[in-house]
Amino acid sequence: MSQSQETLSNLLQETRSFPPPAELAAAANVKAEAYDEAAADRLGYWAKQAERLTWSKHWDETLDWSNPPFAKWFVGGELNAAYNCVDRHVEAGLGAKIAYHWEGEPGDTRTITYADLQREVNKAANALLELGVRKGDRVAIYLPMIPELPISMLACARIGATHSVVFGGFSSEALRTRIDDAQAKLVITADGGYRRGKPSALKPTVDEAVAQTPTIEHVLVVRRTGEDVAGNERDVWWHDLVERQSDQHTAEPMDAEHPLYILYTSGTTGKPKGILHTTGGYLTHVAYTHSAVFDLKPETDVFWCSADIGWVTGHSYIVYGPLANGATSVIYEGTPDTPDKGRWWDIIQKYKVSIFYTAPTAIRTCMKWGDDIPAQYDLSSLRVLGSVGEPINPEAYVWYRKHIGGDRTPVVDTWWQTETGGIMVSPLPGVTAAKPGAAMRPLPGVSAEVVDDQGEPVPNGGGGFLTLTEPWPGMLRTIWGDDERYVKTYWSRFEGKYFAGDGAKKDEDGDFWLLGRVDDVMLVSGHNISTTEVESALVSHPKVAEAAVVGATDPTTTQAIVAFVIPRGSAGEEVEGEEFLKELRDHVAKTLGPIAKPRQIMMVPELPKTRSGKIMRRLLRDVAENRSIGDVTTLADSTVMDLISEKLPSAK
Ligand code: 6R9
Repeated sequence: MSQSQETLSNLLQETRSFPPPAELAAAANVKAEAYDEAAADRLGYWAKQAERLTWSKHWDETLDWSNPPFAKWFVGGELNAAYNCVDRHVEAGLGAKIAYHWEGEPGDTRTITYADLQREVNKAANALLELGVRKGDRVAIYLPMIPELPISMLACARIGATHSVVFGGFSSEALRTRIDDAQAKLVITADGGYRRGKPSALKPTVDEAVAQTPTIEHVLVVRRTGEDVAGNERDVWWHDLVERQSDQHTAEPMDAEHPLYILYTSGTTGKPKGILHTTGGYLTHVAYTHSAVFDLKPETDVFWCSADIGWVTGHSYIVYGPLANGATSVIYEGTPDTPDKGRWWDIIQKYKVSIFYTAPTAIRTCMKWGDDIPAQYDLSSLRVLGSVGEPINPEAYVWYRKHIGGDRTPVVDTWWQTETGGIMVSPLPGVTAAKPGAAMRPLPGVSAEVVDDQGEPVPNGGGGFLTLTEPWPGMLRTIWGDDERYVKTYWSRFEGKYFAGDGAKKDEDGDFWLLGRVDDVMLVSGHNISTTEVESALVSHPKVAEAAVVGATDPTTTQAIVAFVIPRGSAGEEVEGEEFLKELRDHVAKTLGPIAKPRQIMMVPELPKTRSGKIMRRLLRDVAENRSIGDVTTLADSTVMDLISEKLPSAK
């Protein structure tokens, strides 16, 4: 039986659940009635959410879906994203309110009010105009996590230029292909940024990329580290050009469907996809979800999303969502262990962060470092915690809630993608009794279904594929320059439904559990088994910090489960030896059933991860099947695979 003909086996039984704190529930931004309201009139519900924004011209039609899968939201409406994120708050008398507490890795700080942000964005917008950038042009942004990054994005939005932010850790080749695909006219970069206590150069990478790109006219360079940079005719210093500009600029209204940004996702194969987001629908979606999912109270909350702005999580929940809502946020430039492993908790204590949003990989790393580190800080300001990027293992969820959230805060596990623009499936912190490891329900306004191979909804207790069954405002509009690939990748697997590429199950209550990418699902003796569930079982062992599981070809069972495990910091030498491996295998069998027992477990010091923290199982499959290791260019740390290979007698 082929892998796709069977839906996922449903193994993990998790019975814990955490109801919302009474006080939070009573004052929650979104209450249980919202589900009914949105179900009764979905488009009306979204139209109501769009009223959060300030429109220069009201829309005529909420959704035009006459040419699916090409959606138009808020047809005929006009607005400016930068005006909505900045100016309107200043006009409402909130100019002195802090938009960003920025913290540089070396410890330097900047406090940026909404009035400061308005002046900076206006100056940058005038500078872009002086460089000849016009509405409809594309601008590549390759910056570290410094204030000029959101300022540049907003300056583009202000004049109607479409930005394409490229993560600062990407190579010159990755930058070049992205510049070429979008035909960008300008690159905004910096001499470098700080990472792990040292300046890390960016400009040489840009010089290398730009030498081969025909479309770039100028390179605008921010001075951050002060290190020498090679001069080039095309280069313009930010402090020369931007500083002398007028801080006045009138934002021009854009059509609701004007392209706001392109963000490239690499996917598993082929050339990167330029995911296109437009203005009105995207901004509606991120403003709504940022308010609903985190219960944001803009007057009192301090919000911190630890993602890099180079990823969609940073676009939606550091820049556009929080600013559209007039929130106060933290931006941190560096790594969590510089100068020491308490840096994040120090930042939460210092700025009295009340809402914190991070990724499971970071949570598991903190678990590995030990409970005593966060225990040294005052984290009592926290009231809501969020997770995004991968399925969160129940044990990591419970650790996060207990050691960071003081057993007090709800944890919202938010499922979404670059393509969805904003959060789609998540608990609501004032409504949902959340189960550790479950993304729970589609948000009010979102229509999602777990379907079987034929596209039919699975009953409660069943597993299959996550699909989105109705268009939503933050949805991607296309793949930049490739409508056909857009249709083929997302809308062809199941008729009329968006295929997310993720496996999922519905439990007996109908709540959703995400089970990893469909490409990673294992076929063991006729059962489709999720890597996520086996990983979660391993992580639930007290001596395990992290685990990655793959299916390796096996002559008797089609595929066999091979696990790679990182022990917890405190576990010490007990984790060596056959006895411990047997204990772990038995633990999995006891938790999930004998079918899920790994054939082989290997203790490793690290796991291969992408730069946004997702485990690259493809490379581990190469190890498990004794193949030479494939393309490692998207690894955060390319030496990890050597570390793993060294540890393994079988993998040469
Ligand atoms: C926002 C973001 C998207 C993929 C997605 C899924 C995984 C994200 C998740 C999750 C389980 C969650 N993913 N959030 N899986 N539970 N809460 O990460 O966007 O980088 O495009 O990745 O990430 O596999 O399909 P992106």
